[in-house]
Amino acid sequence: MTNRRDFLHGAAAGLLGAATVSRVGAASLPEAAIQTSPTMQPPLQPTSGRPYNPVVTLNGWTLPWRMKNGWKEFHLVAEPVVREIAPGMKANLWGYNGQSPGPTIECVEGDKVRIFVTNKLPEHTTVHWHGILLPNGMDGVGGLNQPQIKPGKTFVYEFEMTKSGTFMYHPHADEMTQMAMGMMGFLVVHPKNPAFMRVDRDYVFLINAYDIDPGSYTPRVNTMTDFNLWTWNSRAFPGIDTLVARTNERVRIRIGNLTMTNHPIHLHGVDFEVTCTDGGWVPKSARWPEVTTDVAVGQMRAIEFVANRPGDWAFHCHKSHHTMNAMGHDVPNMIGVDHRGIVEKIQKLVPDYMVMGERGMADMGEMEMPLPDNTLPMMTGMGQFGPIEMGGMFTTFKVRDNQKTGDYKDPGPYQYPKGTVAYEWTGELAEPTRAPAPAADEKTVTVIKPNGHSGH
Ligand SMILES: [Cu+2]
Repeated sequence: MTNRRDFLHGAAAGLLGAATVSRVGAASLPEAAIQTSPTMQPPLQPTSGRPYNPVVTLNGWTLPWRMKNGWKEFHLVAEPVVREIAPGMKANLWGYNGQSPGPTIECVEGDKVRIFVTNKLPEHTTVHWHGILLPNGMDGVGGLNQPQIKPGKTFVYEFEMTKSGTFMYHPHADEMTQMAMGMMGFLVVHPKNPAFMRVDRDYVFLINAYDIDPGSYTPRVNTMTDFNLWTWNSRAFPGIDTLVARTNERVRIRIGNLTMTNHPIHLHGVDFEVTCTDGGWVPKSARWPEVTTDVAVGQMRAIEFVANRPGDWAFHCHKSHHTMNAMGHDVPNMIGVDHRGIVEKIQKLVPDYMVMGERGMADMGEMEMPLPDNTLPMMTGMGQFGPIEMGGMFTTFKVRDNQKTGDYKDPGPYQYPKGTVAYEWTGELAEPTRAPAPAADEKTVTVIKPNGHSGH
């Protein structure tokens, strides 16, 4: 225990040893570590049990365990947490062990796992091990498979990990509320043979969504479709960690979707293949190359590729309103509307009135608009060439020739080799050929303009 704790303190800033549950002896329960930092922690190298190649959780961490008489023991604590969504915005969520999502659980095919779940929420909960094939009484559906875990109580789940793959965990008790509040986590079962499906970097994250009014801190829990914060591991751009790779490394990104809608996940700069789904590994003959893969509700997908093009590549959901932060709704399309003279008149009545979007919405990315406390700009982030104009489910994947093996630090903006960036044409401009304007047909487009009020 001492060695493991020392290792953790050294490797993971912000990881604290917490007191074990009161009234239960420390000897009988594994330590419930808590995480105080929302930034990506280095991979947790296994120091006991079967060997494996650990994953890295975007803006997250892996739950430490202990081996006891051949069982791998974990301790999850369901509890209210404060999660930083991005610098400048915090949310009152529910999660596990200090953060939402909860820590990633990693184990190995064939492991016997014992997971203690302590409920520090104000209401009952359960944990469902999404996708794991296990005895029915361990499946975690409250009422159906077990009594719910009352506040203050600790339950024990015991099962064997019979197959490797990509899984999740979440409550199956007051599910809509508890998931809307951020209760979920990633679960990876590594293959028994560490050489099977080996990659150089293995990233994981969950897709989640919240409905938090600008200026407030707590999600609405009865929202069914109108979520306004689209997040990866409860983080929104520019708060989502950068993914990095050294040129020609093989990279896997595992994604699980616990929102109420599908997300077409798109990575620039590579062709990838889906190599693992919620049901297991995809045989080579059944894979095809693509650049966007849809992750439907309740699904997991692992994509794999060789990162062979250096640069700063965009990585995002392709639903464009999912790459906007709150305030993305209810803004009318003003493109082409001439506001001259009108604004001044409205401002006499509404002093703070501003015009948005008469030339498109790009101005929003540059504007320093006054925002309510605790919210994020709708389109934000600065790149080396200007505003990135994104929010929500957007981050970058950075490939560098000199990124060190095992180094997950953001290397900064890409240094473009001379002559490789799109540039402005400064030569002669010929008048472009245009489609001819359609001839107006007097009979069908007769416009009757009002003059006077006689017809009203
Ligand atoms: Cu999406």
